Amino acid sequence: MRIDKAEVIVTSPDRNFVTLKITTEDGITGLGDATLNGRELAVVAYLSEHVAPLLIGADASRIEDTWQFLYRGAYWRRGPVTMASIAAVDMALWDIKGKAAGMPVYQLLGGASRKGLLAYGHASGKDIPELFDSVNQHLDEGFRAVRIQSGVPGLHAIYGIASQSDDVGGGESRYDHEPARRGSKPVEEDWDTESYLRYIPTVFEAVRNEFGPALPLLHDGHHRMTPIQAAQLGKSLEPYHLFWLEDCTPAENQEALRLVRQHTTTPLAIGEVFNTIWDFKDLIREQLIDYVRGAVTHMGGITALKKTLDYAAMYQVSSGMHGPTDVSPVGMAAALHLGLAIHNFGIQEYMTHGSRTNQVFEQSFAWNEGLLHPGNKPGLGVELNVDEAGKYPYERAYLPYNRLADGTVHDW
Ligand code: KDG
Ligand code: MG
Repeated sequence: MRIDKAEVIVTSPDRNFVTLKITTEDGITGLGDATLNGRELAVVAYLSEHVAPLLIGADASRIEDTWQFLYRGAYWRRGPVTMASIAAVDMALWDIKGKAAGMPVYQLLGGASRKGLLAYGHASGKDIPELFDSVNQHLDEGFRAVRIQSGVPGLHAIYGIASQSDDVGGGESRYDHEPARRGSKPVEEDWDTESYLRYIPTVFEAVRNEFGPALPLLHDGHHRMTPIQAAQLGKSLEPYHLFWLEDCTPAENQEALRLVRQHTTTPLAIGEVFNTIWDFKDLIREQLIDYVRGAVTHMGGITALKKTLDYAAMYQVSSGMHGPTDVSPVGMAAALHLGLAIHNFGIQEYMTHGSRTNQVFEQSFAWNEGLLHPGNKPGLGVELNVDEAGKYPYERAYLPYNRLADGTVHDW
């Protein structure tokens, strides 16, 4: 199983995706997702200039050894560009191993631990009526858990509101929300934490009154609060019994979660911007979080995220893998295989991709009564339609950034 080719394919069907395609000498192909939203070409360069040449002639069956070689052998470790690159190689090798064995990847990881993966969708609205419509639409689509994001009076454009994304423009095909915008400069959004803290509990009260006590509700704070503000929010949301409060503080300040934890029983999720088990280790060991938000694509692949989640299992911390539209269908498939196999699965984020993306990436996952299943095709179950991919060249795009009313840059 020697590697014959390692190609980096960039395509922008609805948004930019970076995919690594590895082909073995006997013609088996494997795909890996290396998409890093807004910094895609940095990963392309890392993969094509520094990683692909090392793969040619290597043994595709040696997944763990290849991971260690790329991680330790680079000397310069960690970071989103490095770890997305390693993730792509790792996913592609698991895909190849599955195809060679004639088995879906989840079977190689120990087999299914459940019928399917509970998934949450992104309900959002500029105001309460629009939010209720969005929740109803998700329930009609079969979702059994929803993330709640709402506009805040006085703020013009904030994270997570689908209808506002339409206003801001970008692409004809509408995502649930797609924060990255095509263009040469990032869009500026506005922010005021005090207005947000005053308003959000009233949103959850309204949603609970309308949809009852049982529907699992999630919320993303998107790194904007100070520790004490996050503690206040967690406490004020306790009556509404959230499934989780996500990224309540900027992720680099891990001690912040100690303070938040002392003040609230609202479950906490963090880590979509983390890259390795080392980012999670102390938070898990000290039981400061309840859910690991790492994505297979940004955590160094199936091999690395499985180790993180196995460690988390010892502390009753569960998975909550990141699944926004910037994780490609290949990265999503990897998450589904891993989530189906591990015991400590919690929930899977699921933002549906646009129709052009679904034509470029031929997928075999199933959606049934709110549960996702990766399907039973050998490998990851995703194939790249190269002709379709070629129709959509890369377009520069950036995530937005935030400024406060006085002009100060704030965490986005
Ligand atoms: O690329 C950034 C997005 O993936 C992120 O803003 C989405 O926070 C996010 C989420 O929870 O899906
Ligand atoms: Mg998030």
